[in-house]
Amino acid sequence: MRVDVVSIFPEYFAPLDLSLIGRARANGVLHLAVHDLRTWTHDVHRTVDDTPYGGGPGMVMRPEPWGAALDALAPAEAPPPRLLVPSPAGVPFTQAMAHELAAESHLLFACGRYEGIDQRVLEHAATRMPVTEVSLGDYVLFGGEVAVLVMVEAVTRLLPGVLGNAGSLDEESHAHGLLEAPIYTKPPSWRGHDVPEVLRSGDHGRIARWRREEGLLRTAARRPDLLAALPADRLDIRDIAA
Ligand code: 6GU
Repeated sequence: MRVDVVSIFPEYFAPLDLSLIGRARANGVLHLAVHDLRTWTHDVHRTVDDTPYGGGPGMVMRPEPWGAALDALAPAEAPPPRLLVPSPAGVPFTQAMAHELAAESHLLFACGRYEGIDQRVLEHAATRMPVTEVSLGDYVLFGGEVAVLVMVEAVTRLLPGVLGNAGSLDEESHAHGLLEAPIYTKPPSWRGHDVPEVLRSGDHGRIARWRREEGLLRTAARRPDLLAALPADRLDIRDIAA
């Protein structure tokens, strides 16, 4: 997979050299390039922002540097990438979207700062490539950089060969629309708190039922919205009896 990121703060992306993502880059599973938006400015001050039309606080990113950046990174003669623009006004980023993005061959992330990017950049880009404004959740960040770190990690860990143990993709929270059950390791007793007996029983059927039930209880307590959204065929009679 190829991933391009455009930002006025390329230094934000230094952690993408580390750990499993760093290894995926070194192995050639992931071709990730970070670009400084100011590369595509032409004035002495390397200006990227200006005041908003219609008034209001803050600054807006001007369209010209973005237009030039997208022309360079998504040239008309190449297959178009999918453009992702982090924004608190975007559609929610979910595990389902992470899977969808992991199936793409080229992602292009455009990190806005200040109040955001002039909307015409997205309108124009949409004539050339699919464009999605995505939000991590209902809170506001200074810019898209941290959100892109999150999304790149959520997507690239789904790529074949990136995760050491691909089995953990199946077990994890959100894999089946539910939260994961609590987990434990050694020692069996610690500061008066014991590992649940069932997990030490060696009875794999009982363990699987316990995990399912704990996952359901957690989901009901913490994320009733997920439980309500679960298709009926994802619950079975044993869940309801539990
Ligand atoms: Cl994706 N970007 C910004 N700037 N703020 C956010 C966000 C994204 N998701 C939640 N808040």
